[in-house]
Amino acid sequence: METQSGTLFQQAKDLIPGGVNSPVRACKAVGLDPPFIERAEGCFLVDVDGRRYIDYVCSWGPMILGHAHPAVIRAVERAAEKGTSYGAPTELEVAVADLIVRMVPSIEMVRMVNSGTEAAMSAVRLARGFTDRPKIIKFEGCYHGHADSLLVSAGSGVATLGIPGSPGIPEDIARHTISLPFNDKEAVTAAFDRWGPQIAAVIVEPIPANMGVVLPREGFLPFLREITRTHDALLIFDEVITGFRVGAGGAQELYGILPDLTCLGKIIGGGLPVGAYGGRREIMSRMAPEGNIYQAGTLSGNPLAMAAGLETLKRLQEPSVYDLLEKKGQMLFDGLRDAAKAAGLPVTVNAVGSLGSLFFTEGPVTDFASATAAAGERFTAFYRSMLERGVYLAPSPFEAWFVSLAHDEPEIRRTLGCAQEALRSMA
Ligand code: KE4
Repeated sequence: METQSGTLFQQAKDLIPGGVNSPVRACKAVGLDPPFIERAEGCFLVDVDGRRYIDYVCSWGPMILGHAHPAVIRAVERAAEKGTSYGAPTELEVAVADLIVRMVPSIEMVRMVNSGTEAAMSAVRLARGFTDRPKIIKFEGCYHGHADSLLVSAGSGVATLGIPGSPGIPEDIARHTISLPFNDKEAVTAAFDRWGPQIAAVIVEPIPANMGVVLPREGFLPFLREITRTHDALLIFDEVITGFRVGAGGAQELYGILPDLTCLGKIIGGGLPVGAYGGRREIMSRMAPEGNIYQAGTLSGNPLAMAAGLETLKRLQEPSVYDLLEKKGQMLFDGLRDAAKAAGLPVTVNAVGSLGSLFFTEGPVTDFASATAAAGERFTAFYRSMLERGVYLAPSPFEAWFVSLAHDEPEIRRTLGCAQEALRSMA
């Protein structure tokens, strides 16, 4: 039966590459046409055919309060009534910057941009300018947006130079990016032994969530802090997902590590386009117009995005918020483990608080190689089965489940019931 989503998707594919404005939304990995969403509220999405879903994508992380939170909507409405963009400094930007500086342990100064990509791209440029060094280290399976230097896949083995992860990225840009296995101290040591004086920074998702969720091994993050300090390189935490997600101070507070620079995004915009990068004053003050390293943006610090972000961050300062998110996450992720066990299926669930993912493999899943070893066809069967039952997951095994404050016990129990049925049907 032709659906409104199907009709829209046909139209969209004629006008927009793949019919979507961001590739993962096309649901190619699971071989389905995507539902087109008409509205959202709390933990629910409603598609253009009136189908209602419990949403665990949460716009890929931003909607930690739940969709259409009344206070956020009111804040955006109030801001919009005064105009949508001035291209001039506003009090709202000062308020957001002040909150970020107060909440994120390592940030003394912060610059707003319009996406996580811009945040990571700018942080890398700043690190290269500050150290006057060309090379960066990233980790396989970690995603930092689509800037040329960061869309680089690993060469084989360790301490090898990156190869372009996409057409259009010149070799002589990719060769300055060294891509290593996550959680592999030896590989990082070998890279510094070989390229040390040329390495400007290590950029890492402290809890990677773009190969599915993978946890840092005990001591790995302190090791990165130590080895970068030893070699006068900078440590950049990409907390676009983990920032304000795994705690008010992000992963850096959870693990007690002070990176030199931090990338933020998603939650700080409350669903509107925002990114940010920040860190030590000595480093950040090198950015124009105070310093001579350039980055700019017409809509950076946009008043509507700042209004949504400020309202969201204010609510995340309430003391019980993260205990509540922890409890909701625990109920969901422990429940998924139990359901897989009951169905006799080999499943690994990695989770921190309200962020987690499920791999169809015995595990453990500790890096990109073990994440990709998980059974893709089982993921597809599970995804389809959950969608049919009204549970909306990320259409890729290399993404995460996000729980919001709006996911209450009935919805989590219903999700677990659907998972039990789906997993039993796959056993
Ligand atoms: P954006 O440019 O998409 O705002 O942020 C890029 C980015 C940077 N760093 C991390 C750790 C990220 O996860 C992201 C973007 N995340 C993906 C989902 N895993 C966005 C979804 C999409 O690409 O449509």
